[in-house]
Amino acid sequence: MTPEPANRIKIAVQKSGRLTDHSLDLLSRCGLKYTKGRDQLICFGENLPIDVLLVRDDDIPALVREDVCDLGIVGANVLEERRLQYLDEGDEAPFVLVRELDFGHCRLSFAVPEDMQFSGAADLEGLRIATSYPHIVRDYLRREGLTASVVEFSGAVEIAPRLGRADVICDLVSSGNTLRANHLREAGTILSSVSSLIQTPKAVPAEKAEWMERIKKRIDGVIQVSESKYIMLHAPRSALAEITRLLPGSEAPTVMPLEGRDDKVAIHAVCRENVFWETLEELKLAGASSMLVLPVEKMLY
Ligand code: PRT
Ligand code: ZN
Repeated sequence: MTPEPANRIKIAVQKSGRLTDHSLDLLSRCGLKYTKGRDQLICFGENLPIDVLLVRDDDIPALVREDVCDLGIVGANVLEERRLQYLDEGDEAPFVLVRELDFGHCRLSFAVPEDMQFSGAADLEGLRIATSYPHIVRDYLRREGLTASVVEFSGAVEIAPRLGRADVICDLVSSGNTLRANHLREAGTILSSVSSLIQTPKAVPAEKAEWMERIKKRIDGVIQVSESKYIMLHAPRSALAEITRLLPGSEAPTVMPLEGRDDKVAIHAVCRENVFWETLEELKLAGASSMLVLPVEKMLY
C-alpha cells in the first residue's frame, strides 16, 4: 500500500528492550506486516499505511510531542518523567494518553538498605535519593512536604548506596530480585507503571486521522481479545438467572433451545475476563454441564 508519504502513520516503538517484542507483537496482531529497513531503525508497513520507528524508549515522548511520530508505545514511568519535565518548561500538553496496554507492568519504588530503620515517607527527610526519575521524585517530595536531595543516575541505581553516593534509591521494581541481590528493601511505591499508547497532541490530516482511529480500534480489539473467552454450556432453564450472573464480564449471553429438551437450554457468551477453574466449578454447582471455554481470535465493536 503506497499512500502519500505524508499521510503514512509513524509509530515509535522501543528498539531493543523489555517493551520491544510485546509492542511489535501487538502491531502484528493488528494486522500489520512490515519489512525492516537496512538501517534497522524503521520498519515499513507492507499492507497498511503505517511505519514503525525503532528508538530508545526515553526518546519516544519527545518524538510524539514534536510530531515526528503520530503514535508511540512507552512505559508510564518514562511518560510521567517527561510530562513533569515538559510541565517545568511550560508545556502542559506534550502528548495525549490514548490507552494503557497490557504489558510492561512494574512500579517505581523507594528502596533502603536492608539494615536501615525506615518506617515511612517522613524518614526520607534530609536523605540523599539516587534515581533515574528526578522529576517524579522531586514532585513526590514536594507533594509530601519533604526536603531531600535527589542524585541523578542514568543506570545501575541500585549500587548507589554501596558506592556511598546516596542513602536510599528510587527505581523500577518488578520481581524485587534486583533489590534483594543488592541488599535493599522495598519501602514504598510512588508510581504503578504499565506500557501505554500515546498520540501527538497536534491535529492530523483527515486521511491519516481515519487510519489512526482504525489502528486504535484494532488495538482495543486485540487487548479485549487477550482478556476474553467464548464459553458454551448447557443449563437447566430454572438456573438461567444464576448461571448468567456467574459468567464473568458477560453482558448478554445467547440462550438457545435444546432439541427435545424443555427443561434445558444452551448458553453461549463472550466473557471479557478470564474464565478460571473456580468459575467453572461454581457454574457446575449451579447446574451447568457440557462446558467448553474457547479462545477468541478477533473482536471489533
Ligand atoms: O535502551 P532503552 O533506553 O530503550 O531501554 P531501557 O534500558 O531504558 O529500558 P528497559 O528495556 O529496561 O525497560 C523498558 C521499560 O520496561 C521501562 O521503562 C518500564 O516501563 C518497563 N519495565 C518493566 C521495566 C521493568 N519492568 C524492570 N524490572 N524496566 C526496568 N526494569 C529494571 C529495573 O530498572 C531494575 O534494574 O529491572 C530491574 C528490576 O527488576 P526486578 O524484576 O529484579 O525487580
Ligand atoms: Zn531507556
